[in-house]
Amino acid sequence: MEERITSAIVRTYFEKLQNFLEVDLAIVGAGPSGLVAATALAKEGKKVAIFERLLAPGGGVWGGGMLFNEIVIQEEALHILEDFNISYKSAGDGLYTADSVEVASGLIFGAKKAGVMINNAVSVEDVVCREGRICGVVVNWTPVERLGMHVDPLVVMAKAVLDGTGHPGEITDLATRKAGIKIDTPTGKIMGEKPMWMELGEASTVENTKRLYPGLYVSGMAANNASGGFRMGPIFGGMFMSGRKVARMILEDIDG
Ligand code: 48F
Repeated sequence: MEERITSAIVRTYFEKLQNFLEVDLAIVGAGPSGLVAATALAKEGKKVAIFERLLAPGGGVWGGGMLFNEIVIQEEALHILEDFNISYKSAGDGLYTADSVEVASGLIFGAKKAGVMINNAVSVEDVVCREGRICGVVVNWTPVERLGMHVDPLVVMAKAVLDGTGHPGEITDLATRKAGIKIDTPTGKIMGEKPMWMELGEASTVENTKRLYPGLYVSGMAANNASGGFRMGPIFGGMFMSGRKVARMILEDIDG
């Protein structure tokens, strides 16, 4: 029995992995913007892999506002929740609330069912940049990263890489620092996130969602970090709309 269980896991895991070593889109970070983008691209038949540092995908959704496990969504983004079959309640004035556990698990389940490979407990530690294009991610197990073990990573090649790493914008930071690329921001560099301003933050999240460099796209709070947008706390419509917007842009670029 024991060896059959081990064998079943090893066989199915490596079949799954083998199929995702070259992908259309590699997403770094399974937060709300990354999960929405992944699902939209996978529904278009694209091969999408997400790499999430933590054991649980979902990013900043789980904790609601200050661990009160409800989030707020504005009316214009409700259709995205509906597409994931996630329920919500009216809070008046065009605002709605949803249970953050239902939102996180609903987005993860939706992405999986659309065919996305979610690699949890895997960190992206570098990018591949060749001939003026970001074309892959360098990955390692999070425990290896955390323990500082001297273990070489592996590489997944991708037609497009999405930085969905939230506030730190880690992939854009890596790409600008290590590959020395100039990105599509007013300064050509990372401009840094501005302080809390909910209304402007929601709008700037969508506005700043873009292609920063050939092969490199940015969504969610990483987009605000790159282009100097405001933070906004536990209102999430902008994150969902950012995911949808970047998916449309990537699809157009991949399909030419
Ligand atoms: O921060 P996060 O939820 O991304 P987001 O889509 O959404 C932001 C909101 O949650 C919230 C907000 C809403 O108003 O402001 O902050 O921008 O999720 C980012 C995910 O990326 C993972 C990280 O663990 C988190 O789950 N991550 C960050 N760096 C890496 C990474 C990395 N180098 N490799 C893998 N995963």
